[in-house]
Amino acid sequence: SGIMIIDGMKVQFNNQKNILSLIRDSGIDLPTFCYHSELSIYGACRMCSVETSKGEIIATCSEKPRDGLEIYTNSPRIRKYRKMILELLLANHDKDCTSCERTGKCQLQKLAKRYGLGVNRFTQLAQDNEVDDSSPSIIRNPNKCIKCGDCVMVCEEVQGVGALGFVNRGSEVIIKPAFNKSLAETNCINCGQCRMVCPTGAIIIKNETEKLWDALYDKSKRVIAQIAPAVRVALGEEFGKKPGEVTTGKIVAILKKLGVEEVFDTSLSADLTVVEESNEFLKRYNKGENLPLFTSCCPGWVKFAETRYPELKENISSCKSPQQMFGTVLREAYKEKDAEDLRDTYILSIMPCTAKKAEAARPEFSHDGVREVDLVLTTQELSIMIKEIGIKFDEVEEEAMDMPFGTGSGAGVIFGTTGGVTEAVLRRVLKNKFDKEDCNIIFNSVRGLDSVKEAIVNIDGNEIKIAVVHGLKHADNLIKQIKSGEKKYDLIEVMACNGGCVAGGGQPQPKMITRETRALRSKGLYDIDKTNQLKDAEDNYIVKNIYNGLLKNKTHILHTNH
Ligand code: HC1
Ligand code: SF4
Repeated sequence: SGIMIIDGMKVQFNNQKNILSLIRDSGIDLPTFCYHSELSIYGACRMCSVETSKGEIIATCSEKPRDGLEIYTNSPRIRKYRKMILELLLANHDKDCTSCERTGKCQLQKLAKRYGLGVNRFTQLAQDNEVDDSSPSIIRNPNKCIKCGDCVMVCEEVQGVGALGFVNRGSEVIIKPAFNKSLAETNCINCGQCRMVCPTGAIIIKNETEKLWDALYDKSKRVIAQIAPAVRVALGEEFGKKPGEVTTGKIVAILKKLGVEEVFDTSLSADLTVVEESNEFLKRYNKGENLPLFTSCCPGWVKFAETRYPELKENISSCKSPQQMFGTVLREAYKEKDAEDLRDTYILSIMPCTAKKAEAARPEFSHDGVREVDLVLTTQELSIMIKEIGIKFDEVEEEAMDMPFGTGSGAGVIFGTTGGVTEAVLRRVLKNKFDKEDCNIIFNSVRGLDSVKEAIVNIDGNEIKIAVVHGLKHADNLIKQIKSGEKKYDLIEVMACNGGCVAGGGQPQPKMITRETRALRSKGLYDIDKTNQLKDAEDNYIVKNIYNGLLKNKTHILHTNH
């Protein structure tokens, strides 16, 4: 600790990791483009620079607080310097602001306004870099990139993928995949985390809302929808609600207003996943075959494993994800109805995840040219539609989901946060084996935002070793430890995104996604679980009905062929 002098005021520092944090803690919102507290410091944008009493200009993100150091955050030199940085960025930026998806939320636009620079004052330099729309999930427009490097770092440091990098040097530097590849030709897992940290409109979600409008206007189609767990605790953020505020009933009502005929809950198919996956696990465990079993519900993780660790193929659960299980079940359920009223059922998913778009498009999830899920829209795209048609979110009266597929258990709901799938499986496997308190102790060990969580469960004299990991970089490290023999597990839950689906790349984009946002959204799901009478997947009578009816002798359709 020590004392620094900021703009003539004495300020004490304790644990602040850099001067920038100290300045912000002292009540001044110093701007940056490239500083994310969860990523390593790159110091590219220089917006956080201040002047010292010795006349030096220093980037505060990359300097530690020093006792006695005196700085000015708004000296004449600094104000000029900051404006110059912005002017250069603006001169190199495609200023198609009116139609840009990030307009109003773009950090460059906000700072241009804050520092009194009109975005259109500057001569446009040539902006002729090719827009990359090859990915099924995101669009990358290099002409809107300010080279802050946030996407490069999140892809490398959090996801361990490294699909994006810096090409060329100095003023020529641009961010793109190596070897001039398009994103689709790289090992990109479609997670959208790069979009989540992009301060401008350089990386956005591939907007497919027109496809839904087309389906809704098409009289030959019956549009029905499933809503993923994590959507309900984040959509409200686009309409002024706090992260974690539960808006399930409003989402149902809004989808109905749009023309969706029936709305169902992906938590129900998550319940089916619990049954299928725990059966699969117990079978493998008893035979000692293909362990550890890795979960398969996260498509970012599945693609990562396929490209990086193809030898793990047999270790990944054969269960389809809840999204695809639901598509499968709904196709069965609506077969006769479609034939009767000469309409095709069009299955829409509302997901917190950009990779779910890619999952639904995988060839194994199409049968005779019909996809199990026709269209995946992210939480963010749903918010775009709501704003377009002018629905007043606050005034929407909540509605219940439709029967029979609108009832999920609490176990199915918590799938949307890291540790949720594991807890859901354990609720089933441990039932009647432990008392409530012991169960709670075990469940607590897989809750929370620690990057790797472990639990050892002793059932009938057998020790089951479990790991829960999120953020693929951590998964990658864990796999390396398993391969070297340093660690051994029987069951491993992997979610690509840090925090699980609640922090998926399709969710509303806060100014900066933080641990607090993740924790609040996650708490929202546990709150829903608390008030749900159905705790365990098998408490769900709809699950029983499905097994005794639609899926009788057909449960194999809930699995992929691998
Ligand atoms: Fe998820 Fe899942 S929890 S993957 O995070 O298993 O997207 O919410 O829908 O499929 O249920 C996402 C969330 C979601 C699936 C379930
Ligand atoms: Fe990297 Fe994910 Fe972005 Fe692909 S979508 S470039 S994997 S961060």
